[in-house]
Amino acid sequence: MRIIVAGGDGFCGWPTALYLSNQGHEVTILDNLVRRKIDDELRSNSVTPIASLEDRVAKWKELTGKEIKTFTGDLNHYDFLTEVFKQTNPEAFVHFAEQRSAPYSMIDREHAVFTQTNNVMGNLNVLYAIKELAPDCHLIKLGTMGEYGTPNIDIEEGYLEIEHNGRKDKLPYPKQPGSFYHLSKVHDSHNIMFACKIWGIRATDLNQGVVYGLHTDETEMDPMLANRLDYDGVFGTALNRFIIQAAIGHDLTVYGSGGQTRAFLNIKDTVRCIEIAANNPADKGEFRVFNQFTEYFSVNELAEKVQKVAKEAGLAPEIANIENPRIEAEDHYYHAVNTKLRDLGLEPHLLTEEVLQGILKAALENKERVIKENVLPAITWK
Ligand code: NAD
Ligand code: USQ
Repeated sequence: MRIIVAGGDGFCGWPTALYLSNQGHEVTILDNLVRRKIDDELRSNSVTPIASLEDRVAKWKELTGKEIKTFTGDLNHYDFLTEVFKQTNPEAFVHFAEQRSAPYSMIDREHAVFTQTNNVMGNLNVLYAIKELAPDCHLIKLGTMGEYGTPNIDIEEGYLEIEHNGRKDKLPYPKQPGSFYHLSKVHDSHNIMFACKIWGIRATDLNQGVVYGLHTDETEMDPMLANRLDYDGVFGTALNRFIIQAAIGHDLTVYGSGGQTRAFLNIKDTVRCIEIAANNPADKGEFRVFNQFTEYFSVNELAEKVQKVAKEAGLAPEIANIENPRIEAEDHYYHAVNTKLRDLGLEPHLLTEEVLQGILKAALENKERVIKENVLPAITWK
């Protein structure tokens, strides 16, 4: 299959591009490298050293003989985007290319506007490019479990059957996101649903949970193929962040009381979920939603798991309940359905001690690279 991976230089996109290429697909990466520029803006870095995109794909070709084409440019430059469509004629468009940090979107007006402009307009351009240049192309769009928020009822996969005043309907599940970033994903979902309805586009919205880990079979083939691993208070995500904190002897930063529960999955399952979606495309005009996660945990549970594995490795991290910089429920009901990807063949990599040890090993090997001042959260929602 001819597949464009937009955001293919990022944390999820790079291993996905390699995995799909290894499965024999003709993969093209589109990325404007803004994530690397944001590292400079924040004076931060990936714990793992990452090669340039050019060097990454050259090493991949050298090792496997497989070519991944790259286009460096922005989804918001429509002439560029249409040129990529004309040159590749994609059958699937995997869309990772958004600003994905909730704290980054909450820095100030400028960052909120950048996040929503970059994400919502970029996605709208992709919808138009599909309509105009590749109407059969399957859009595989990365959404987020955070679109739903933490309602006091079970979270379904995209839609909810409702009975109201004696009448029934199946409606989009109500969304209560917790940041301007998460809101951008809700706006995307609405735009995609509408485009499917009016133009007959086929789309799968993957409401992905928090991704942990960094290695896949492909990224481990050579240090030049290493994936990025974020730890700072802006782009670091809960589990990966705790492991890196343990590696450098920092307290594990549980925000507030730590009862916040979120859905999680291993990066190895992210790449497989994309393959499953690509191999089983949505019908023309169908707007399909899959909840892409394998397990859920409270932040406290994660910190305790990391603390246990770290202690076994001779480290002694303390769990510190620091003031929550976000406005979010810390004690709430959480139950979300995730059967659709499983029904299509996903076999989850669950969060075992061995998995935690693997991430800890990568963190320990590179711990000298951690910029300690960036570890504590500095951005608040207030
Ligand atoms: P990332 O920041 O590491 O990668 C995103 C990539 O997209 C970067 O390489 C960036 O340069 C590129 N990009 C951003 N805006 C672009 C634009 N306008 N044009 C071209 N390229 C652009 O993020 P990630 O962690 O790999 O996340 C990928 C996607 O998955 C995002 O949409 C994110 O919202 C979603 N997601 C991530 C997680 C997670 O835990 N990492 C969880 C759920 C959903
Ligand atoms: N948290 C802590 N301590 C930390 C970091 C986070 O307690 O040091 C808590 C947060 O308060 C929050 C939870 O952990 O309650 C998750 O935070 P996170 O930073 O791991 O994840 P989030 O901001 O939700 O964003 C990440 C990705 C985003 C993706 C989302 C999936 O950055 O791209 O959309 O996970 S989800 O959470 O399902 O919406």
